Amino acid sequence: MTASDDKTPAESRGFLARLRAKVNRGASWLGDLVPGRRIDDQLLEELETRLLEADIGVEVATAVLADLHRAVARSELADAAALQGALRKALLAILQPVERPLAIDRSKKPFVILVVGVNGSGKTTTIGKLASRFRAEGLSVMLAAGDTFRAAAVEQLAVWAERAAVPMISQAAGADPAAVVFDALQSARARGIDVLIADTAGRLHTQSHLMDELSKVARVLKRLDSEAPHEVLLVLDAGLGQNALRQAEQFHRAIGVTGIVVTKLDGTAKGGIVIAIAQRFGLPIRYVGVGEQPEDFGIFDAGAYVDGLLRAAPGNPQ
Ligand SMILES: Nc1nc2c(ncn2[C@@H]2O[C@H](COP(=O)(O)OP(=O)(O)O)[C@@H](O)[C@H]2O)c(=O)[nH]1
Ligand SMILES: [Mg+2]
Repeated sequence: MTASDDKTPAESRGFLARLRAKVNRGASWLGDLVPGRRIDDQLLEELETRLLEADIGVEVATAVLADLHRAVARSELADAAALQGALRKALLAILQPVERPLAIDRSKKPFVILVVGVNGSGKTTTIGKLASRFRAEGLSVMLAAGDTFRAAAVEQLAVWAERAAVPMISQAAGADPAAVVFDALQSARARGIDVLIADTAGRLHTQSHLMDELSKVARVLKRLDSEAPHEVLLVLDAGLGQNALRQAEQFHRAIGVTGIVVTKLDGTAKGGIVIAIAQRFGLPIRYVGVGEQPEDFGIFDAGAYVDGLLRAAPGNPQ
């Protein structure tokens, strides 16, 4: 059984194809570098440059290249296909340990997911997609409009709530997000809801303000349920490249991230950032986004992702 076989929804096969097709754009194409070439130091150097351009990170690129150099020295890599295979294997070794889908523990009622990340990373969109997904799996869902900093944020979440036909708890703009989320948890409990997903602000007056606010939200939840939030989902925009690592570090230090969503893997040449994130933090990568449509969002699959990364650019023979 392959990793993707146990993701039963029919859409997931479609999503894997989309993931393969959309990961990695622009100058960092890896697939078109190797075919037909002699494997020598120059080729390996070019490969390293491409990996770095894809924002895979210096640490990973150096380690992967050292592996490949050793294999070449042992004459194990006779041709381009063997080199591609070795590269694929090295990348999968980093990614497979973080390919850990989110499992909703049905004994937690509700299972509370706190969604965090900077403005524009794709939090609200992710929440909307998750709400529909969980509903399709037969779970009841409630949303909490914890981004009270911007008036438009509540409206945006309301649109997603309506689309997924799930209730949403909100207060007026400027309200204390901890109070909104506390109310929502009480209400979700009273209504026997399975999953509560809380949106949060991505920017306040200062970064430390934001981190304080998020820790307060988590603290207040614990007053009702000492294990809540059961998942702290950090949403990262792949297009940020290495900056995504800094964000992950800050959020992880402030509130303890338990899972990662990487959005916007479409339209970026920095798709390798997923590997840098995996290597640096070892945190589960739960979902990835490759576009704005609902079908452009799905469970992270290391194999499909690496296929996408290593695939030749359109028009280049593989
Ligand atoms: N191309 C692309 N756009 C995305 C993806 N995910 C979210 N977006 C867009 O990014 C923008 C910001 O998303 P939003 O959910 O409002 O971010 P938030 O500020 O973190 O809540 C919106 O226009 C989304 O449609 C993705 O995977 N690919
Ligand atoms: Mg938002």
